[in-house]
Amino acid sequence: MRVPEEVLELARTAKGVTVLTGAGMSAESGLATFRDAQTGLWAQQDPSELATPEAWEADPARVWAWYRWRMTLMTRAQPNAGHRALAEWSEAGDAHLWVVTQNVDDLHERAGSDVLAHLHGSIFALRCSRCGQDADAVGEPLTEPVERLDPPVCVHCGGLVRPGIVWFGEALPQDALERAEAATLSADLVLVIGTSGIVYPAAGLPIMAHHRGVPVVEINPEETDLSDIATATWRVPAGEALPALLTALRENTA
Ligand code: BJW
Ligand code: ZN
Repeated sequence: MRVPEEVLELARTAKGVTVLTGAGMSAESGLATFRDAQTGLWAQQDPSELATPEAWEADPARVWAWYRWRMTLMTRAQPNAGHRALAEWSEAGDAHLWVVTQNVDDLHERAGSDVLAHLHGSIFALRCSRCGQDADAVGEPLTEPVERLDPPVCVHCGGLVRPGIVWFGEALPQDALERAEAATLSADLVLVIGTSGIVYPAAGLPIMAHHRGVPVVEINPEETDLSDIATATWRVPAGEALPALLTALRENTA
């Protein structure tokens, strides 16, 4: 696959690259994106209505069943060629890469990247919804999706255990957001991969870069809310674009 000249030139000359990834990054690992039509048990449910404190308050067993099943799918999934190319670029290239992800899976890490910031937390970092302490009781493994499943109970206070992710209306982890902002300000290229760019404050990071004159490259098969501010857009899946970019960078320096 040919890398657009402008993308290659920006990547080749950048010394610091902030990479902002979203659900599309893990699509080729078989994980549904957030705004894909949901299938199966949750087909009738808008995911943005399940990922809220209100949904949890109203029916924790329904929300826990959804997350417990997604934990299973994320555990089974493997990093794809895009995750691996980012990790290799980071290891081998001249540029420093800061990976900032909105994803709650651990596929970047399993591909070998150090993730600077998990803006929306991690599905595996469980904590008590009442006292806030970390929890490791994940409960019975789920081998198929179920409609409802009682969440585990906190050993300290008896509260319900919830996934360590950020729901709508909840604040992002302050330290992660600060690291992501600092990396965005230090970068001379921001690469936006596989995100619809509609959820804030994450979507504000490339916008901030753009306002400061930092080039933004979007890798996404579809147009997004961030396409207008992108210096260059590359309409291909991440799992094809990133290995091609890595190969082209290597050829360039050979
Ligand atoms: C490919 C591909 C391939 C497919 N290759 N690409 C109005 C204006 C501004 C803000 C707000 C507002 N009203 C409300 C807000 C705030 C709200 C918000 O942004 N709402 C918008 C929807 C309007 N934000 C919040 O509430 C945040 N908190 C906050 O603001 O706190 C304030 C506060 C301060 C102090 C105290 C208290 C509060 C929190 C946001 C949390 C988001 N959480 C979720 C769930 C996480 C857990 C879970 O996974 O269940 O995070 S929602 C969901 O969206 C998830 C994602 O990380 C996030 C972003 O989605 P993403 O990654 O972009 O996925 P998709 O599916 O949308 O897009 C996939 C893309 O991939 C598509 O473009 C495809 O084309 C592409 N793709 N295959 C490359 N192979
Ligand atoms: Zn507790």
